[in-house]
Amino acid sequence: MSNHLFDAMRAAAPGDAPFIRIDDTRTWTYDDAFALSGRIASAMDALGIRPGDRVAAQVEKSAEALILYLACLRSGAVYLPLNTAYTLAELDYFIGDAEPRLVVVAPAARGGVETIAKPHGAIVETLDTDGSGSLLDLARDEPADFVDASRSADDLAAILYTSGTTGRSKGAMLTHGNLLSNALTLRDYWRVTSGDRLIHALPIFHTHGLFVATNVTLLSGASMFLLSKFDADEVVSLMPQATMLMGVPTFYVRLLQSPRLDRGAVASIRLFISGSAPLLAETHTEFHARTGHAILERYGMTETNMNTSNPYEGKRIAGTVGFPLPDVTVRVTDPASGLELPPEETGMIEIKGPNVFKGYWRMPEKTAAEFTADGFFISGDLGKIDREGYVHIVGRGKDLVISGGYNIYPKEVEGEIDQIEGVVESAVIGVPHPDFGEGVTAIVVCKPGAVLDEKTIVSALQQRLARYKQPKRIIFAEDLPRNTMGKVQKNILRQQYADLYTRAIPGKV
Ligand code: MCA
Ligand code: AMP
Repeated sequence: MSNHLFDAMRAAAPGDAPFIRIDDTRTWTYDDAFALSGRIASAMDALGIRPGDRVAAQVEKSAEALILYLACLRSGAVYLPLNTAYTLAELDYFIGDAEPRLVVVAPAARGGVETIAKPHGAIVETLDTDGSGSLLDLARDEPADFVDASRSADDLAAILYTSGTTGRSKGAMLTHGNLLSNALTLRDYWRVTSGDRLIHALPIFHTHGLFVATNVTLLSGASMFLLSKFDADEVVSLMPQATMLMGVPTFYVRLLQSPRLDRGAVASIRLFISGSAPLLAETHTEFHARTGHAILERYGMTETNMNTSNPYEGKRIAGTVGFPLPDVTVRVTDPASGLELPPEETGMIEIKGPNVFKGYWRMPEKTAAEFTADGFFISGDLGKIDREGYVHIVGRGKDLVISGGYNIYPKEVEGEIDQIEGVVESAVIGVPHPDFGEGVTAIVVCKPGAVLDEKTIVSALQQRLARYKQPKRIIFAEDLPRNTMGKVQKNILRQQYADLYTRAIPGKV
C-alpha cells in the first residue's frame, strides 16, 4: 500500500532531527510529530473516519494543528482547513457544502459549532493551542504505528474554499499529486535543504502557510519556527537563528518599520520569499537597500498552488513574479478570442501543469467554465510575459480585493450590506492601503431619511462576515457611477478614493 504524499514526507524525514521549534525549550522532532499523527489517525479511525471523508478544522495555529493535517493525509481523509476568523454564519455554509464527518474546533467554540454540524451528521471534537481538548484525549492511548491508507496521486488530499466572484464559495479540490509535485518543485527551485530553518509566521489554513511553507519544509527535512501569528519584533529577534522567511507583502512592509532590521539582523538568512499579493516595487527596493536581500516574489493561487517564481540565482525583478516553474505552462491569451498573445502583450493568464487542481467540489459546471478546451485553467489575473520570460501581473479580470494576503470578494460584502435596513445599494472596492496593500472600502447609498453611520453598518456585519472582510472605511454617497449598460463603474470609485488611506497616518487607519 502506498500513500502518495505522506510516503514522500516519511522518506524525507530525518528521524530525531527537529521539525517544529516552538521556543527554546520545546521542539517537536520528526519522530515525535509522526508518532502523534499516527495516534490521531488511529483515533479518527476509531471514530469511523474513512478514506475520502472530509475532516474540517477551524483551530488556532499550533504544532498539534499541523499534525492533524498529517494525520488526515495518513488516514486518507480530505483535510478542510477553515479561517479562524470565519463567523458561525460563514461556517454553516462550508459544513453544509463539504459535509465533513468530523469538525475540529477550539473548546470554546464547540457548543456553537455543534448546533450547525450535528444536523449535517458531523462529529465535533476539540483542539486547543496547548494541545488539550477532546481530540488528543481520544488519541492519547491509541497506537502510533497507524497503517497509512492507500492513496494515489489522483486522490484528494484537501479542499480549500475560495470565494466566488459570483455567488457561493467554491471548494478547490487538491490531490496528493498536486501537492507533492508542487512542493518538490519549490524545494528544488528555492534550494531548500535539511539545514534550513524557516520562520513560519503565516496562518495554516491557506495554501501559503499550509502547503508552500509546511510541505516544502517536510519534503526537505528542514525545520521551522512556528509562530502563532506574525509579529515584526518577534520575527526580527528570531532571524539570527533562521535561514528563510516566507510572507505576504504586509510582513515586509511591517519589517521595514522596525529600526532593528539591518544587515546584521539578517546575516544568517539565505532567502526572503513573498507572495499571495503584489509586492510593491518600492518595498522590494527599500528592503534591498536596508538588508542587501532581493526578496524573491512568486505567484500562486489556491486552485493551482504555485505557478511562477523569480529565480534563486539570477535577477529577481521587482514588480514581476518571475518565470513559470518547471513543468508548469503559463500563457497569456486574448480574453475575447482566446488566442495566445505574443510577449509584452497583456491578456488573461492561463495555467496548465501537475499543480493545477482537480476541480471545484460538487460544481462540475463551474469547473468546466474555468478551463479552456485544451485544459488550461483561466486564472482571472491579467498579465504579460516579457521578452526575457518574466511574468508580470498587471491587473485582475476578477472583482477581488486582496488585503494583507486575504482575498475578499466584493460581491459577498455588498450582499451583506445591501440587506441592512435603510440601504439602497453599495459598491465595495479595494484602494491602496499602506499596511494591508489594499483596504476594503464600501460606498453606500441610503434610502431618503435613513439614519445610518459607519458604526451601525459595521456592527450589522459583525456576526455575518469575518473581521478582515469588513470595510475599513464606509463612505456614504447619493448614488453610484454607472455606465450606459447600468453597471457600476468601480474604476471611477477606485480613482476617486485612491488616497483615502495613504492620506492618513500609516498604521492609524
Ligand atoms: C487582520 N485584520 C485584517 C487582516 N488581518 N484586516 C484586513 N486584512 C487583513 N489581512 C484585522 C484584524 O482583525 C484587526 O481588526 C485589524 O485588522 C488589525 O489587526 P492586526 O493585529 O494589525 O492584524 P494581524 O493579526 O497582525 O494580521 C495581519 C496579517 C495577517 C499578519 C497581515 O492578516 C496575515 O497573516 N495575513 C496572511 C494571509 C495569508 O496567509 N494569505 C495567503 C493566502 P480589529 O482591530 O478590528 O480587531 S494563500 C494565497 O493567497 C495564494 C495561494 C498564494 O499565492 O499564496
Ligand atoms: P487565492 O484565492 O488565495 O488563491 O489568491 C490567488 C490570487 O492572489 C491570484 O489569483 C492573484 O490575484 C493573487 N496573487 C498571488 N500571488 C501574487 C503575487 N505575487 N502578485 C500579485 N498577485 C498575487
